[in-house]
Amino acid sequence: MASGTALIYDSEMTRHRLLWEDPICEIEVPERLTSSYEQLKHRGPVQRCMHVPIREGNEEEIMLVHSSEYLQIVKSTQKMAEEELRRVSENYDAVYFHPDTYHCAKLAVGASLQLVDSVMSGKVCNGIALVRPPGHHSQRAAANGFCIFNNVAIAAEYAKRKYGLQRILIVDWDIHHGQGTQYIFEEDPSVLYFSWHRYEHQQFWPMLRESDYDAIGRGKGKGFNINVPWNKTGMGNSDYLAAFFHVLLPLAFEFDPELVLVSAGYDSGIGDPEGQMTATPECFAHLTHFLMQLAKGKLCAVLEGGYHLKSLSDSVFMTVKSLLGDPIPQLSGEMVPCISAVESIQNVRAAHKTYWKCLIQEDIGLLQDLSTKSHSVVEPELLQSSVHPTAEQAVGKSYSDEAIKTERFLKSHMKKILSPVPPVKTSAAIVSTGAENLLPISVQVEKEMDTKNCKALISRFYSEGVKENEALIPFGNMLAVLDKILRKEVCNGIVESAVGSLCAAVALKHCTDFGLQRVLCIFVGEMDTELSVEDGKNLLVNICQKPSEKAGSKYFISLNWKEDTERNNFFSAALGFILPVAYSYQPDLIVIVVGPNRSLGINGISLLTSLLKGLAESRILAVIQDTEIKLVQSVAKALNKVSAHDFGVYASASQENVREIKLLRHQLQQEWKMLQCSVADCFSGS
Ligand code: X5A
Ligand code: ZN
Repeated sequence: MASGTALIYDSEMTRHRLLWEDPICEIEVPERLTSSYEQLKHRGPVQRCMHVPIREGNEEEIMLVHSSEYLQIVKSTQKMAEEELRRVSENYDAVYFHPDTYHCAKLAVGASLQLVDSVMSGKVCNGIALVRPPGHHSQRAAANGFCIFNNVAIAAEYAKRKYGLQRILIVDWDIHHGQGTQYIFEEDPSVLYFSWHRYEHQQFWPMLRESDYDAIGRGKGKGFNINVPWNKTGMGNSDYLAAFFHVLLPLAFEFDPELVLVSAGYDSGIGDPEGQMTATPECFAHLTHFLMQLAKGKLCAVLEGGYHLKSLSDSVFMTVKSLLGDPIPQLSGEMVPCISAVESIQNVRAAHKTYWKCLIQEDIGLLQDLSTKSHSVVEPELLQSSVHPTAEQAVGKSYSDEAIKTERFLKSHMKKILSPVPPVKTSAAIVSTGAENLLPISVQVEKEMDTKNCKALISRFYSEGVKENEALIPFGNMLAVLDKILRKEVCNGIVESAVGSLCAAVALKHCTDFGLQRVLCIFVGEMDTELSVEDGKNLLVNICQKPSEKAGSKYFISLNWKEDTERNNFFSAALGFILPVAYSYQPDLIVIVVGPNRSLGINGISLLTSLLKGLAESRILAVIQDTEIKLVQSVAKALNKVSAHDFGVYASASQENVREIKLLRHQLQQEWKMLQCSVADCFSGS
């Protein structure tokens, strides 16, 4: 399978710039590209990416989406003088032309197509194209909102034609509605378009009725256009993740794309003058990580907006880090979606419920506007620091207090969240013979420990006495791997053990002794020994056929689950239940145990493992009692590989399973607030 990340950039695309005064367009500056690229150079990713040269998109490619009349108009601007350029610009909303605009716009198209070719040919697994001018507002016959040609839409059409793709997902996380992309694919069921955008009940640009949640596509394309309108500013990490957990991801996994294109605009990040939202840069690492689990990891991100230069470049950096497979920084702060976000999410789910199996089961009601509460805005810590220019500054405008605050916040924030990447990704202690030969080659295999080494290791942890040392000997392998994770010598690990529950109990105790505050334990199968969970320090989720009697508290959840043996029916539970609980808890480490009589198939377990890698900086210890080599191999791969494998054919959950999830969500949404996906949830049970 392909590996590696493509980075496509050329400073040629800085030639497009505004020649006259225009307060609306002045934020779309060439420095957006240079500062993003400089950041990638400075922080390292440039050296780790594969560099793909750009080219101009040709007329035929542009006409995959645009009319020839419009193409001729854009082409004609090459030779125009300023006066004339201004006149053409005025024909469109929020657009400027420069004599080099046509050249740059063709490069932006070509760069996007080069990226699609690199990924589809298997040269790389994923990649990002840093381009200007952006594309998602551009329509068949019109420039709009700084966009000349619709780079991502052309890339999608190109991928359909050249590679015969039948399902492409476009995720538009720019804070503006990509109405251009919506119009282009509205009637096309082969392209699933998702956009969230600042909307404020149609008061925010481009102020279109069709940006609301009820624009679901037309004709054959009904159900394949997803709009999440944000009706308040201040939306942040938890709101974005809630939209992913409860809207985008379930639908995307059901859709099962062959390629994911991201309209990667960063005006949805903190500090952006357009978006006025609060999502921090590492949020984009999480979003990217989730999308990498689709389409066997084939993901192409193409830059759209983003006007706060520091926020933009930090967020681009976080995206690339994720694409490269680095551990993902933990999100800080309480994870609670705001009521206005939940309301939007509920409405989108209701509008789409007849088109998607994962929604139809969940009788969701439409809602009219109820919310009044606005989101509290993150108060950036004030720290003395030098200040990075914003787009406003780059055009010589006065620099607002807010922007300076964000600047300072980001400077200290990035220092805080960036920890060194462990030198080894996965460590394995495998007992079953021959299994190590089937593991991904980059997994570091630990030698099975002899009794002497075991004792020596254990006495380092527990000096209480020889007696306990003896008892701990079966756990020597596990402790050796766990120790490496805790010391950050490795990122994650996998161990085989004949005594899964006991092993988990020792692991949890050891983590607490080590000083970890929150350890999440997902136990798949029957627990033969009781796991004593320390309230707050551990959260135990048991996925099993027979519910445990002890369960039912906030920190001990029993998910009664029946697997579908042929297909994977765990998608909606993993996305809509496990992830929200896990993100609400914000663990420092995750222990996944697979015990006897598991009710989850190999596909379900790998899916879970891959998704949970976004948490706890990917610090996961997998303990496997079942020595089925295929299972060990799949989990090792999920822990070790950057890109996802196949998680099996999508199956919707059974009525019984759906009922179980609903019940648990109802019981737990006050405690684990990321579970909330309807406004009634926010008020019930309290
Ligand atoms: C690509 C992009 C925004 C246009 C805003 C016009 N365009 N007010 O972010
Ligand atoms: Zn935008």
